[in-house]
Amino acid sequence: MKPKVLVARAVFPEVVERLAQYFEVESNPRDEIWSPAELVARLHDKLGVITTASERIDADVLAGAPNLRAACNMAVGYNNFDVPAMSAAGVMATNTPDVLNETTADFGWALLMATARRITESERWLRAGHWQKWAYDMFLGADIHGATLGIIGMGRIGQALARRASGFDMQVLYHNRSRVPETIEQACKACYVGKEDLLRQADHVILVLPYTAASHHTIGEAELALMKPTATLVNLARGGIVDDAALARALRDKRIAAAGLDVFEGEPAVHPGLLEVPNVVLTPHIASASEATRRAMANLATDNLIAALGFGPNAGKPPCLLNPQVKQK
Ligand code: 8YV
Repeated sequence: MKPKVLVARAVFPEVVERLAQYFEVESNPRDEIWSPAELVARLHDKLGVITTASERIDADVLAGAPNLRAACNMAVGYNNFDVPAMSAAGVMATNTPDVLNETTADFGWALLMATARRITESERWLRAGHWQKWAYDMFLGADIHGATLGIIGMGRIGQALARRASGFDMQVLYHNRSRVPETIEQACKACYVGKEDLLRQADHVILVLPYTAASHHTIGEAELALMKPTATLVNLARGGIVDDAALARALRDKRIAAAGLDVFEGEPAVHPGLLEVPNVVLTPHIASASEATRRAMANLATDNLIAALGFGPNAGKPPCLLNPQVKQK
């Protein structure tokens, strides 16, 4: 009898086919959103699960999943996992780093440019039939080239963003929990500064740090007050890193010029204040959504699950194990 695994959300059919070579697979082709109780009911007899950032694996879920040995996130961020609880329960945790770095950095750039140059705002205006004549001051925005970019979170995606800034002759400042090695700073032409200095000096601020209790509301009322009134803010990281209510107020009062947001507190709900202001570009958590990268993420999550449950070329050694200290069941 093959071991049973769950694929919690709809995914490329090839992933389910690959898993079916080793496992009896329960998948979710209609992409229903299960409550935690429904997820637990399905996990009860499963040894492994592929999750997305929307499914929480915590002590309560683990208590109802006695056979679970591996949860493999199809995301680099894993704030939906309580990793200490998983380790205590003997459950391997994996994510999908690296394969999405460049695609996510491309998208960060797209969001920054759309925000600073008011692309979606002007398109909405045009589509609404307002364009009767050209005017010298239509949709004046902020330049990207030659400006100062502030990156908060200098991991692999932050570095990929910084490298792109060279082509725009930007000065790059970064802030991170710890300073990155000098070789990386040189390759990225990026200068380490404190968070407050970065917020005061940057023309454009991009957030790409992981969400943890410590990074909750990294940008709130006080931080927004430090930013230039002409500045733009881009959140590519996770909802909760920005206080969305405070941001909506700052945008409404034009205390900063504009924001580009791919992630939201409590998504898919969006703070109503953000929906009311014109100077924000809103996208539905799609920074990694190129065809090739989403396939690569799905396949890496699959490699992790196959290996975690003792099959394939990496049997017992999933390539992206987050909790190597776990005592395997
Ligand atoms: C995922 C992401 O696609 O990787 C991450 O952390 O935020 C996205 O790339 C999304 O979270 C679904 O799991």
